[in-house]
Amino acid sequence: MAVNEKTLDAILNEYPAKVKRSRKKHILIKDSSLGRQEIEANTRTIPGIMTNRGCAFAGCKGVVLGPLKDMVHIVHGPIGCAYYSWLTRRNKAKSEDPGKNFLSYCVSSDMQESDIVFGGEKKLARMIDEVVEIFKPNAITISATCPVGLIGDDIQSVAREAQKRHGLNITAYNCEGYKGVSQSAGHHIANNNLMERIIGQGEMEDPPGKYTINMLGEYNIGGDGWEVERVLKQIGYHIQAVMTGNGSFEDLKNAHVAQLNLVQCHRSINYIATMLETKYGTPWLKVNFIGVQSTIESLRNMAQYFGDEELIKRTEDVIAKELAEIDPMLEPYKKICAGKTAFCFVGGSRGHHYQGLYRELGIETVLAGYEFAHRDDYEGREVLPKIKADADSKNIPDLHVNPDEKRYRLKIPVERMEDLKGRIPLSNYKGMNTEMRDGSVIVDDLNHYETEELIRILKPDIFSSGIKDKYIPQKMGIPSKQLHNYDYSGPYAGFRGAVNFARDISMSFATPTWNFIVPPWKDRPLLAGTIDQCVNDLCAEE
Ligand code: CFM
Repeated sequence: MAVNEKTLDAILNEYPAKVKRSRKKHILIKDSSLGRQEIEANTRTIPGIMTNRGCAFAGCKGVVLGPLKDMVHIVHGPIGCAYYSWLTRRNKAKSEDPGKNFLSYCVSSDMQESDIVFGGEKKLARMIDEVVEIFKPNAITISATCPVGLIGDDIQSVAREAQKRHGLNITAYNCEGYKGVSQSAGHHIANNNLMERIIGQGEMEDPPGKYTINMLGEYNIGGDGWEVERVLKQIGYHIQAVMTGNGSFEDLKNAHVAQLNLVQCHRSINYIATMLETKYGTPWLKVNFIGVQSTIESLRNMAQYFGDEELIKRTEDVIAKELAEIDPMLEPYKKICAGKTAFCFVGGSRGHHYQGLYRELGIETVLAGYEFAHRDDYEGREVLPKIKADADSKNIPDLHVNPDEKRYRLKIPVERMEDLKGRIPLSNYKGMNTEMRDGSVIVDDLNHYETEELIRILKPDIFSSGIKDKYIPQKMGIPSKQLHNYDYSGPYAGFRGAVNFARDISMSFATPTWNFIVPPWKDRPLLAGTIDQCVNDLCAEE
């Protein structure tokens, strides 16, 4: 059964009228005859609705800063925020110097009640001294949690003073959880500071390799970045910096020398990508290394950008070699997966990126969406001028950069750039919606209630989302695959990653466990709650 406007209305009718009006704008049924369909996104979740979203602190410290391995990331606040953002995302890292990988540590100022009352600045300053003494990191970040903003600790001045004391790059991030409507605000805060205070601080002037690139928005979840690197290195690319999976302060500060920036996750890092273009003249290319065909297309687009015959040939050779390895491995899984359907709801990129991989395995995505992405991630960057800034988005200022007097260089002639833009997604992202099939459902900030209702109607064979909603579908008898941290598996990117994904998904379908679970709608009527009249008039007594 498909979702049509009538069934959608029936779902939304359970909401109070105002909530219905709001949620209606966040849900679309794809209809290409209507042209670009507008969707509302990046607005506040309505209180009472059970969302999967995180907070600004999660987006800043957890997502963008956290994976940088040679820096100590201090969480200034009570211990919970630090503890629960401690490597659960599975952003892996290996360091050539084992003494310079601090990701396995949970470093927090552990604010107590007295710090909340009397202020936590002195404790933070002492803590930085201790961190320098014990770990000797290459740099330090300080991320603020909610109470820090509420009590007004000036973490910027603590960082400035400590930087003077230790002669070390120490940056502070006012990414209090409440700073935005979701973790997306935290991405922006981290992007601004990294650009202003770290990228470009290095001494390098020239690219160290013939084809030097940065990889932006790749966080090495389950080792994804390593698989992509393996392929890129075979072709002959030199990767200067990865932002930020398995990344480092040392690489990041020289990121300005790259000739091309790849953007995997547009949502979390498009700010840095565009600023690098303005400041250093480095174009960015939207890539997608999830799925075999998307990987091949991304590799070919990269080769086209450099336009070097030898590179184009090597790209084709590597593609052929990799395909010869994985095609026979994928075959048996394709048989298991053929004809199935999926929900693909992830944070800000993967709701789009995994659809191609599903398609290759014979699985159709019938519903997709993002927790916190913006309209451009759905509708494409062409809508950017039309997006009205609201009070929440204005809360995080755009950082304006200018061309660097010494280092700005056009990487390719203007004419060639224009020609390439017509052929490859250079400094552009077309969004998820264009690639979805007519009749499929697109939902922004999908919530618990809508998840249950839409599963009941569409009955997908697999549900892909995160830990917060993982067990609802499983209790309904539907296998669930986490696409945030991959449920302890991965990598899923690139060629070999596609095989891992196909294997894991096939195992989910093939396990006999599902024979023991009866979905609730099959043997039970739905319970509906009512509010009884207050017969004893107890309320009036209060
Ligand atoms: Fe980008 Fe990400 Fe994602 Fe994201 Fe995230 Fe993530 Fe994600 Mo979880 S940076 S937007 S804030 S691709 S942690 S690695 S999986 S919600 S879709």
